[in-house]
Amino acid sequence: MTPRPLRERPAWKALSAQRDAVGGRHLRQLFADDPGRGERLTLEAAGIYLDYSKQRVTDETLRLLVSLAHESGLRERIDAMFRGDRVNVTEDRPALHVALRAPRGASILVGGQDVVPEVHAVLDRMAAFCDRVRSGAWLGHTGKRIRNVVNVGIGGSDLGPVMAYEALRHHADRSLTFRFVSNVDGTDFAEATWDLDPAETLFVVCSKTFTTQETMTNAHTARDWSLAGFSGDARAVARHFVAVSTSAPRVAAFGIDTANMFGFWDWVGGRYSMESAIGLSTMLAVGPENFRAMLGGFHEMDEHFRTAPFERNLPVLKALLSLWNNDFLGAETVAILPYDQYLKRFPAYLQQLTMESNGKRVGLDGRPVEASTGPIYWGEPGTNGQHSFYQLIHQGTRLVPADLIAFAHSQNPVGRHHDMLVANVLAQAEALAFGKTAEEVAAEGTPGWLVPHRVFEGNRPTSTLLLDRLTPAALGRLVALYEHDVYTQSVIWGIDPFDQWGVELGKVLAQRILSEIESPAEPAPAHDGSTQALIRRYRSMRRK
Ligand code: G6Q
Repeated sequence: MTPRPLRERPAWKALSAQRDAVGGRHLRQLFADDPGRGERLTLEAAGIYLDYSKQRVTDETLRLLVSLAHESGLRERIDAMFRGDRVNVTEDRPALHVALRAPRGASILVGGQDVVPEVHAVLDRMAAFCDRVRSGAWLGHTGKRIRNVVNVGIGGSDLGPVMAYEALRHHADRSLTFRFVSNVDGTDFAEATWDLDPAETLFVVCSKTFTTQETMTNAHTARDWSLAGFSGDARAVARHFVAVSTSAPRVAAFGIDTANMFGFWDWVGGRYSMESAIGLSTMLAVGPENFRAMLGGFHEMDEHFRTAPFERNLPVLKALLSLWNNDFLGAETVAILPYDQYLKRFPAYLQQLTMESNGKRVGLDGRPVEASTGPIYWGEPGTNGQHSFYQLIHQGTRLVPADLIAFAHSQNPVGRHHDMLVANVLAQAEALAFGKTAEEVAAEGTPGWLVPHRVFEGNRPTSTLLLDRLTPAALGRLVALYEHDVYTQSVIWGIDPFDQWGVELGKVLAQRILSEIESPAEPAPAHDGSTQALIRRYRSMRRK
C-alpha cells in the first residue's frame, strides 16, 4: 500500500503539533518531570546499549514517531529489502547487502537464484588467498614474502576498507603494512608507496565497475611503479596485483588474471560493500576468522532490525530520533563523536553512508520531498574534539545533536586512561543536556559582566551508545546499525537511498575540462565566464 503524502500522515501532523509543546521544553524540565527517563528511555540489543533519554522527546513523541514509521510503510519496506525486491528503484535493482552477511545455509533469492552460496564461495576464496599471503605461502615475483598491501579504490571501494582497517588494527597482523590510495592527486600514491619495496608489495585494485577514473589512473600508476621494480617484466603483475570487481572482462583487459579476481554483484552498493570482497584488505589484515566474526556482528544487527518491534528496534529508534531533530527541531547536522581512537575514520565513513544515501531532494515518485532530508554528518574522535569544535555545540547558536560512542573496555588498557576517556563522554552528554544556568554561574562568584559568557544553555540532545569492546563483531553491529538507520529515514521521506546521481555531473564536466586544459591550442570558450577565466589562468600558470 502506498503511504499517504508525508505531511498528510496523521502522525506527522500530530508531531508537528508536539514540536512546540515538547521541542520547546528544556531537558532539565523533562528530567525533572520524569526522573525515571534516564533508565526507561534506553534500549539494549545486539550488544549495543543506547541511552536516548537526553533526546528532546517524551513518551508521547516516541509513540507518534513509531506511528509515523508504521504509517510510512516501514514494515513492508524492510521486508522488501530483505527479500531482494528492487528497492533501488532508479537503478532498478535490489540492495542486498544483508545477503553478504547471511550465514551459510540461509537462502536469499535474486531473480529466482539463491545468492547465499555464491557469497560464501567468494568468502572461501578470499579466506584461502588471505591465508596464503599471511602465512607466506604466496610469494612475490622474486620469491620474497608480501610485506605491504596497498588498497587502490575510491568512495565505497576505499572508505569502508580504510575505516575497518583502522578500527580493527588491534586485531591486525602487525608484520604487514597497509596503505590506501584513493585520490587522483598523485601525492596520495607517492606518499603511500615512497618507502615500499615493489618485490614485497601487493596491490588490491578495488572497483565495482573497473572504470572509475581515479582508481584506474592510480592502478596504472601502480602497475608502472611495480614493474619498474622488476625491470619491466609484466609477468610480475600476476604475483603483485589482485582485483575486486563485478566486471571480469575489464579486470582481464587491465592485465590482471581473473584467477586473481574476487567478485561481487550489482546488488551491492559501493557504500554498502565493505563486507563483500571489497573488504579483502580488511581480511588480509585481521584474518578470515576475525572477518567472519565481523560478518556475524552485521548479521546480528540485521536480524534485530528485521524482527524487533519498532519501539524496541535500535536502528528504527535512532532513525526516528534523528528525523525528529532534523525535521521538527530544525537541526541540520549530526555530530559523530566516537570515544575510541581506533574509530578515527568512522565519521568519514558515515559521511558517505548517510549523505550519499539520503542527500536527495526528490522522492521515488520524482516529486520534491516534503521535508528536509539527509542531515550533514561530521565528527572527530573524543576527546580531541572537546578542545576544538565542541565550543560551538555547547554555546553556539545552532542545534547540533550528537551521537557519543563509547566502549566499556579499552583494547589498550593503560593506567587510568580509559576511565578518564569514559568520564569525558559522560560529562559531555551531561553538560550538553543540562548546561549551567546564570544563577549557578553567579553563585560561583563570577563577575556580572562575565556571567553571560559562562552560561551553558544546555538542551543539546545526544544519544550515547555504549558497547563492550571494539571487536570485529562490535564493528559489524555498529555499521549495520547506521546502515539500517539510513534506510529507515529514507523510507519515511520516500526517497531512494541506494542511488547517487548527484555525483555524475561533476564527473562529465571534469572529463571535458581535462581535455581543454591539456589541449595545445587555446580551447574555444565552452563554459561560463568564471570557469573559462580559471581555465585560462591555469593554462597560463602551467606554461611558466
Ligand atoms: C558508493 C558510490 C561510490 C563508488 C565509487 C567507486 O556507493 O557508488 O562511492 O563506490 O565511485 O566506484 P567503483 O567501485 O566502481 O570504482
